[in-house]
Amino acid sequence: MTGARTIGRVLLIDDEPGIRATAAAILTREGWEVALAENGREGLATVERAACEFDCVVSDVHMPELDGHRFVAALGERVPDLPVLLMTANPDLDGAVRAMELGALNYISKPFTPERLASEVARAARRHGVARMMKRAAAAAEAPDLAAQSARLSRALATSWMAYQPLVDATSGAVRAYEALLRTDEPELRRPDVFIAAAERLGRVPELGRTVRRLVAADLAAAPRDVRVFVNLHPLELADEALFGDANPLHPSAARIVIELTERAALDALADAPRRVAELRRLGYAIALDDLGAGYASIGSLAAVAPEVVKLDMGLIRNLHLEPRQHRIVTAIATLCRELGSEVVAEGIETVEEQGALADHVDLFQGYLFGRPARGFP
Ligand code: G
Ligand code: MN
Repeated sequence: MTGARTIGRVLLIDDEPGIRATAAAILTREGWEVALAENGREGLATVERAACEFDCVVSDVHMPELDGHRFVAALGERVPDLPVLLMTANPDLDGAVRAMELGALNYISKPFTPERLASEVARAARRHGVARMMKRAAAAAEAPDLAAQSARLSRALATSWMAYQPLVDATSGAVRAYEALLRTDEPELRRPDVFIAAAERLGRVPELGRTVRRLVAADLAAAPRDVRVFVNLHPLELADEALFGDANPLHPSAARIVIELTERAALDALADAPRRVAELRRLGYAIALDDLGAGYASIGSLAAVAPEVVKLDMGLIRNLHLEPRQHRIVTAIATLCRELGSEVVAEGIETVEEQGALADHVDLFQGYLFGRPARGFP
């Protein structure tokens, strides 16, 4: 059982003691309970021995005994939906593609900043399968500090608000849309991934979704008329009748809303997910496939969902102007998506070099270069 004061459990694997110590200190400060291993073989043994589940594994690639890629393959056979974040000083594309085929994972390049590690781990831990989320929710129901956790989540929901980040036209630079991103003033749940993970653990994702829809609906009056608003939908919300019923305050504005879906897990776990996605379209919403390339939204979901919009994960975008092979792969994916009739968004653009490398290949840009998420419609 996760300790009362931790937000979850991370297994950290690296053969260098210095990296283990640094990364463990960062993650502990974030509130994670951290277990350590020196190589893949030891990591596997730790997972198998563990009395309770890990939320995420952070692993080095180059290690003696069992390297990161072979570790991912072996882990995938034992715990298929445990997310792995691979750390490497020289990311190798062949390895990345091979590892992606083996399971949901992400890369983080060394050296990393504390913020980058913290946010990648929170992201990875949040993106694991629906089955795991449900198991964790069941476990949380027996947690000794359940009342305190619930009260904190209630405060977070009561003080939540939406930040908006612009999506700009790749050619003209004009703002075409905003992505709505959930924020709260509750101090301990300020980090959005931690906030969402708390709702998952406490089985309150539908309530979180209803809060988001209420806030976005209220903000819409102040949004420029000709822009669309992208709203993230948690896969567990697909099972919430309130999303489809008349009480959904977004329905009257459905034509302006793009619902972002991620995680193939949603389609795997909910037998009637395709029917529910079709129902959203019938209500007038457009569908975006979020985070393509992060290992969570697969090429397979492109065929299954036929999204109006595809959002390329920022992990694919980062520094692609320096990596000819990565650039080739990303532009080929973007071209394929356009041929399939989807509008393509490049997410997480931070530099003019990344922008320049993609300008001819995508329709919309989103990222700090154009605007950070902020109150109102920046
Ligand atoms: O999972 P999803 O793609 O919806 O996540 C969007 C998140 O990415 C938001 O929390 C937002 O703050 C963050 N984000 C948006 N643009 C950038 C960027 O250019 N760089 C980085 N590092 N993060 C970004
Ligand atoms: Mn999104």
